[in-house]
Amino acid sequence: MRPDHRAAPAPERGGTRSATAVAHPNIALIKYWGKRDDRLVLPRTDSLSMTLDILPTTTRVRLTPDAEHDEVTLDGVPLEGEARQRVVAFLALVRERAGVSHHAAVDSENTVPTGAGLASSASGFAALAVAASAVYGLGLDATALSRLARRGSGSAARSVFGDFAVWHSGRPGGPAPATDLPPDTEPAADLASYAEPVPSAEFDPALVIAVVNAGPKAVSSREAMRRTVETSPLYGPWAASSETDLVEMRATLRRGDLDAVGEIAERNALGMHATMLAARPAVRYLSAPTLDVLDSVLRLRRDGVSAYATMDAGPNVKVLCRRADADRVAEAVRGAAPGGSVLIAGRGPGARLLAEGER
Ligand code: 2P0
Repeated sequence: MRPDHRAAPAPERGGTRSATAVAHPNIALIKYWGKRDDRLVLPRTDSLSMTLDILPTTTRVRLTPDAEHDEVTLDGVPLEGEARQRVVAFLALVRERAGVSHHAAVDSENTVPTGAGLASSASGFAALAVAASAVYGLGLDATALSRLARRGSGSAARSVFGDFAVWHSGRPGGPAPATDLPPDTEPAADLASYAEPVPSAEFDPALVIAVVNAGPKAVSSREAMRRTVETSPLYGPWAASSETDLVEMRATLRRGDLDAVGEIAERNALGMHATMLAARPAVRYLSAPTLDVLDSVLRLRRDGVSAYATMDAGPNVKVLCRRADADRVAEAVRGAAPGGSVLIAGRGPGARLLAEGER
């Protein structure tokens, strides 16, 4: 039987000297594109994703009471610049909540090509949130871990959970869960925006990932979404249609209707890219090999294979299909983009702490 990935990580107790957590990337079927608050990382729309069973990030956080700074490495190489600053700012937030001033050493092992639109920041900040909150003794449940991960990178809120997860924007007047706090206060806004598992049928979807270019992208997703919100005339209409896409997506997941899931995911992603193309200046992540893969997806459908494309802030294409069709889809995609590589992912688990000695 398929493992149940919906189980939430157990709340941790007390602080420890060091903790290691693992988290997997997620691919949005209904996209997050646009913030309403940059500092709190509050999105303008709800989003919904599938957590993968490949490409995990493993992150160890160690308290270093004698150190004057945090130390951060990624795959053994010290991080510098903005990437380091994002981790340090995240640790500062955790320290502030814990009332502990000790610095930490963070060592992260990423199996995702960093910065290539394969959600490395999602698995990265989900693993960091779980490990850091254990080390600093925050004692958070899964919902609170999701809120915390969000502060590092929006999509990380979803990687706290396995399988399918919805991330509530928590915007006032939106379909957000209620809190007792007045809606215009910062704590209320923070509390209302988190991810949670989405009920789904027992079906077996795969995402065939066509990595057409594993290099870092020219425009960060942070900058690209800011520019889109500020300048694209298509942003508002897409955000509105994304709301109805999400409602329909929930229903199709409950039915396990792969074709309906794929159709909604594909239109939502193409719409998101349309908003970027209409930004001033335009943001275009889609490259010639991207379009070749999209053509191959259309050919697969013409041949009767259920295959649907989604793309994120990069040129790579993820093709949703039945697990039983994944090899055939992978072959078609490989033929369309011979210079790239292809990965096959299924539904994966949520973020969790590793026991000592476990890898
Ligand atoms: C998503 N993406 O829903 C969307 C679709 C890319 C396209 O989440 O600024 O790295 O750290 O909150 O989470 C990429 O954005 O952005 C992303 P920040 P993040 O998966």
